[in-house]
Amino acid sequence: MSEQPGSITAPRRVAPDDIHRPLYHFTPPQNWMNDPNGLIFWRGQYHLFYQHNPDAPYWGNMHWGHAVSEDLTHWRDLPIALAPQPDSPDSAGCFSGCAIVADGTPTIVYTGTQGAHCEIQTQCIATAVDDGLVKWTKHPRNPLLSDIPAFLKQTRDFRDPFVWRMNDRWYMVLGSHIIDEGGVILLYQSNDLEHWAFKSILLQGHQEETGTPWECPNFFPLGDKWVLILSSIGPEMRVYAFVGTFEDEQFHVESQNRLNWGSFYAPLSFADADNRRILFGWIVEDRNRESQIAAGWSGAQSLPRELTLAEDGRLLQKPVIEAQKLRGQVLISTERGDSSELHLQDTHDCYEILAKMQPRGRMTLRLCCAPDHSEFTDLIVDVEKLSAIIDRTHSSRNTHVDTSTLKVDLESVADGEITLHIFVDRSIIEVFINDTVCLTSRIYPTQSNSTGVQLIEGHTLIEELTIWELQSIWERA
Ligand code: DQQ
Repeated sequence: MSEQPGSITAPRRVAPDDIHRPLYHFTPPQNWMNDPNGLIFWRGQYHLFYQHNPDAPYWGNMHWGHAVSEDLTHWRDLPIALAPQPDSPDSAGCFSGCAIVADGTPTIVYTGTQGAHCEIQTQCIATAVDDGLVKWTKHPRNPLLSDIPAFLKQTRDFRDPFVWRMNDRWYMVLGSHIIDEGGVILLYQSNDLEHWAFKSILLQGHQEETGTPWECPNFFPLGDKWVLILSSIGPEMRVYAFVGTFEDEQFHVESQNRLNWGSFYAPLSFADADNRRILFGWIVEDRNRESQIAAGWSGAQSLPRELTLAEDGRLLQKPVIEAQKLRGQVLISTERGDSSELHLQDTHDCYEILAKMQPRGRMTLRLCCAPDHSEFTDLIVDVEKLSAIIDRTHSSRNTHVDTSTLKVDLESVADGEITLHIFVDRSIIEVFINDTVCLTSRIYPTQSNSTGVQLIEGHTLIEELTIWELQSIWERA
């Protein structure tokens, strides 16, 4: 029997013997979580909704889980916000969407699905009943948008509304694709959130280049530009960011990049009370289904990131300043010349590394390393070859986890310093290089003492390096 809205799920327990469960990245209380949904700051609180299967640690039967925070760092679980309702437009699942404030009322716009394979996808609305955003009422005339443009030549992929207000009107983008061509983002307009008119294709891709179908669009102004972020599911899960201008309802792309590399998908952003653009993404598991079932949970949210634009138009991503609240004791702090001492072998499974490097040569930082080096993960930054690598060949002795190597190209970094910002949270590694290239990786060491950090190459490149122990956001059981 499925959980219904308002039902209290079993209280969260952080089992001390689960060495892979992140302690400061948000994970579901139990069972499955994927995309962040409906992010909103309301009445002094940050609300994180998320795609959730309350019945099992694998995808299916999509509900909206809910958690709340005062500081973007520590979260409190709330009851399920949206659940599929039999004989309704969301009978097969409440898929992803956003939250806006319409006439003073927080409002969710989401995709309701029907059919054995969730193949009927329509756009629906729910409004908040209380200021805590705990209870929601679905609109009696749902679905509010079900006509699928014929030029798509398919009727199965039409989802993930992202809505904003501009020039006294509502606008919405949806993810989809045109058969045999590629992904598309569709632009709609409405005066009342109930009647939607198709305006144009905001962006179209070639499937050989940017995959298909496209999902989870975000479209928002940043500085003097507009940014479109989208996720492309096949042939591999990728997230793209396009920066350009938006005039006369036309998006003119000026640059295109991967937003993130590795196990990261379906991000969602929102503007908070200070108009900061904050983004969360789903950190995907990289171990087999049986391991996820045995663990009893699946999926994590990235650290929230603040997005800004550099003067040259590059999209910058930094962990929000609030993440510094997680810092505990300084484990190591080195200045130029003494980084050869960098060899930490202790039982810290949650830490942050901030390092500044000279812009030449190659550096290998060994993370999550067992005392006998039987397990370790290497982060290699090669400033001459302009590459960053996460080598997981020896990350885990478990054969049911992905140990492939992630290699990404760096932009030219000839001038200035390289800043590496690394977050290790048991089975998660998030890396920010110069706030522009972001890598997310999953590792599943089998030994509880695979926690060491060692600089094994490139001592002379490190100008400064600090490692902080990071604290759990949950009470340990
Ligand atoms: N996840 C949701 C969809 C979305 C996909 C279903 C992206 O709405 O397109 O769980 O991960």
